[in-house]
Amino acid sequence: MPKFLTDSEVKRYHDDGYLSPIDLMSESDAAAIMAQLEEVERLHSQHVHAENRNNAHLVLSFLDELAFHEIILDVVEDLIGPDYSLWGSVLFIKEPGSKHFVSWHQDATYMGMTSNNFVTPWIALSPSNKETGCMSMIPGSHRNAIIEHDDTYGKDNILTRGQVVKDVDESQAVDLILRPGQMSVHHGEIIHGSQPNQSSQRRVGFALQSYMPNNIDQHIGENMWLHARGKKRSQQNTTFLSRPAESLDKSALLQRDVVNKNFSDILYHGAAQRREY
Ligand SMILES: O=C(O)CCC(=O)C(=O)O
Repeated sequence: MPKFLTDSEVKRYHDDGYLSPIDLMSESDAAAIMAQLEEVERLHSQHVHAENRNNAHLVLSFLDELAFHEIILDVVEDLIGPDYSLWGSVLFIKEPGSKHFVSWHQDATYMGMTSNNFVTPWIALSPSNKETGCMSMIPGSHRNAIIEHDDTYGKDNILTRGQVVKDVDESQAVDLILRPGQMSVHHGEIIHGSQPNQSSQRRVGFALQSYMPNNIDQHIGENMWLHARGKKRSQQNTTFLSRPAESLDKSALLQRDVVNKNFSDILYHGAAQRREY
């Protein structure tokens, strides 16, 4: 029996490649996390922007706690089984009125994994809707394996390479509307993207990208994992990451630098350019 989802929700995830919305916390709890994030942006913006939008859970206690939120861990267990680790996280922030967008893509394309059967919870810390530029999914597209992507390096495209899958039938797209404190989950191979933020408020999403069962290995780059639940991965060729003792702790910052260098080597493997994020 699933721990948090219903049997039909589990089936829907496997059929469609995503599930949304899932109630994770109250709006006021989400606002409290957002306030902590905005405080870090005000005082230490270098630790959460550009390349450091990646893996902020390794240096900020309130995002680390989110990565270990009981509901998230139960949902992930329902979808990929009891033994798994977290590979990374990304803060996807679109400022009010910014042109930033995310082209149609499949996450697993450049993650260098031996299997793509993994799951990403995406947590809304502000309203995520058509106006603010929510994610849209192409249901069932996770069943077609990886499709060729073109690397465009588009200026306003917030994906590393501006990678894009061509010929997507946009009439099939489903918008994932989330209030602050709700989340969606999506499969590593689903085609998805998002439009610019046309509103006067920020759109802030925190993607735990991704939780993966222990039988998935990195075949490009180093195996670096944060154990999340159940049995630990095999020790062989694995660096086990530590949770931050406190926010912006020196050893946590040093560890995150190493992880982000590995992240960049993986995501830009074979790329014609490297960007700042
Ligand atoms: O936040 C967005 O608009 C896109 C996020 C995304 O592509 C992802 O989490 O895989």
